[in-house]
Amino acid sequence: MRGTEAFQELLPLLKDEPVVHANGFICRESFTLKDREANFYMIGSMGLASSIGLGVALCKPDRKVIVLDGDGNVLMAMGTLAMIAAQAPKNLVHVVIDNEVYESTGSQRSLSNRVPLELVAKSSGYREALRVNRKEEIKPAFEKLMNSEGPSFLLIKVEPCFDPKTGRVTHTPEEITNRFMNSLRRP
Ligand SMILES: Cc1ncc(C[n+]2csc(CCOP(=O)(O)OP(=O)(O)O)c2C)c(N)n1
Ligand SMILES: [Mg+2]
Repeated sequence: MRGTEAFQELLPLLKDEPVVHANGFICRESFTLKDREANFYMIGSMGLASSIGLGVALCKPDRKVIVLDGDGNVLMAMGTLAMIAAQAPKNLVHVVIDNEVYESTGSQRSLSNRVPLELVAKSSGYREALRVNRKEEIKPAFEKLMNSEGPSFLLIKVEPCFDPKTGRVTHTPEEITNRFMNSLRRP
């Protein structure tokens, strides 16, 4: 499955959940396919979507919070997996688009072909961690995790072929923050 296909499967499953996006193509794909007020796009700071998502999940325990991450981002902030496991927010679902490269910066190889990130999450203490390889598996796996207690982890293996013509997020960081905060205030 191509990276874009993973987004095409995943995004229609979202309702009003806050979704914190990792930088690069993860933001750009989501923004291009379906921009939402409840999307937080982390522009620039690699590795930090999971920390921000953890903070949101702890502050909003009654809402399911989703982190949409990349393999390179997870590898950069691997300690955050331990932090999430230790804090154990029941409402956090951590989804990783794993293309085994840093595609946003020229497809340099990451380590995720040799380090199974879902096993790292599970052994860190995530309640549930799943790996899917086919797009038909995304919906049942995501719905299972959305309907059970977290923290949970969904690794989606994709081929590295995002379209370089995919647009960039046009909102300013201030706009992204303000509308995301507004969406969090709504019940
Ligand atoms: C601290 C830091 N280092 C490097 C970068 C440059 N950078 C932006 S996105 C990215 C790749 C992210 O890789 P991954 O999470 O696997 O997502 P992909 O691009 O494959 O979708 C890199 C290296 C950055 N923004 N910040
Ligand atoms: Mg990647």
